[in-house]
Amino acid sequence: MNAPSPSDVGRLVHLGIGNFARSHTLHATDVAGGWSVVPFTGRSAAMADALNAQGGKYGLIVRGPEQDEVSIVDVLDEVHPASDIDALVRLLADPFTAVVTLTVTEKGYAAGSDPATSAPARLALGLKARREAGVTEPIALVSCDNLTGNGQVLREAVLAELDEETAAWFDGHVDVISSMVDRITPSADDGAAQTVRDATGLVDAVPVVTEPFTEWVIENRFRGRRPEWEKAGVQFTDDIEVHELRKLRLLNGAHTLMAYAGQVAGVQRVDEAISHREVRALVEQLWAEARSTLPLPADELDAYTAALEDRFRNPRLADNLIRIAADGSVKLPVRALPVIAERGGPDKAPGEVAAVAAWTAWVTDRVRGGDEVQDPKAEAIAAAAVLEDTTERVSGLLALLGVPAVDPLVDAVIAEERRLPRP
Ligand code: CS2
Repeated sequence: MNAPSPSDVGRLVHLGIGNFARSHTLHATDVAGGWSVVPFTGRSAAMADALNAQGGKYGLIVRGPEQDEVSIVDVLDEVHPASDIDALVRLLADPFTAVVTLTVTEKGYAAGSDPATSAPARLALGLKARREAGVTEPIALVSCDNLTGNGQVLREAVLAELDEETAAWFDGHVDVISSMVDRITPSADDGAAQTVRDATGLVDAVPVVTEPFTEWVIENRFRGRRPEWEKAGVQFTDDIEVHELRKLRLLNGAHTLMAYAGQVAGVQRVDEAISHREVRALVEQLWAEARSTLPLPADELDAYTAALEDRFRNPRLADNLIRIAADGSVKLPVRALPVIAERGGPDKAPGEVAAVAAWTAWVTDRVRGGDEVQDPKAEAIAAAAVLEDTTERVSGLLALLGVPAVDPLVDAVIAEERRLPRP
């Protein structure tokens, strides 16, 4: 088979259309041009209704430190709710569909076997139909979520749901590809719809606000067709891991630390957290530790963290810490725990320990104050957070991150909780 050229057109199916996909991967696919894009929502179907009502178009507000740039993204065909499994199966069985991108968040990869609630299980149904239809064109599944080796994680999640015949067919027909995605995309503020309307005339119920920075690095392993994402500045690489680790440990790690330590210290937004003297000192500490685990030259890391600091300080982005605080039980094991382990234990990684301690302190405050904790393990978090005995409470919470009760991290977190800045 001749490798088709990347400029061949095709259809891209996207799973999990939220704000991030619309500011980043789908926007890049629009810039690349020529492809048909059929998105599916996450659990809530509301985004499908809203986007279909406005012909799939939406306003993109790129919010720099001084001004906004507003454009209309018009790349989407009909948007389907995730529950429309028949449509997904039909699309995957069609040879014109060559790429599936996913933004289903960290928890989406451990969602189990029920196609109603699990994207990997739905993909398994679609791939079975593709095999049964006799499609020989390769299809690529591209993970765009914040996990190390996200392609590998996706591959295992899908393979776990496949019947034997489709599992045997899989490697010959499916490329599962890792990618590193980066563009900070807060929840849109109340004025965003008016901003889009003033600038473009579009009446938009679901505008997207994002930052100027954007980065997408994709593993260079497509056997089939794909959009010409190079036109949108996307980089292709043979070594994705270093890109993933740099972003997860420096950007997302600092985000997670600020989300919890910032709120415990009494601030609500990322720009406030990075300007808070003690929270910022913790971020510096975490960066020093995370950097030591990354095989990259110091000047490159200096430039990266300097740029991150500017991005975090963007006073107009209004990124709320509560957005980033969601799903801590699946984020900390990716962002903080591996650095603690690679450094040789909690006493060698006080900044990372602070991120974990800020989470235990924050969930405890929330639960005891009667506030919701958004997390796939919310019930177990609530049960542990109310325990009176500190050691029981902290070890109960850390158990939810996979940390054993006898681990030195338990005592380190208890000590660090007491040192966290408070209002
Ligand atoms: C954030 C990310 O929600 C989170 O945990 O850290 O959404 C972050 O804004 C993006 O990964 C930036 O690319």
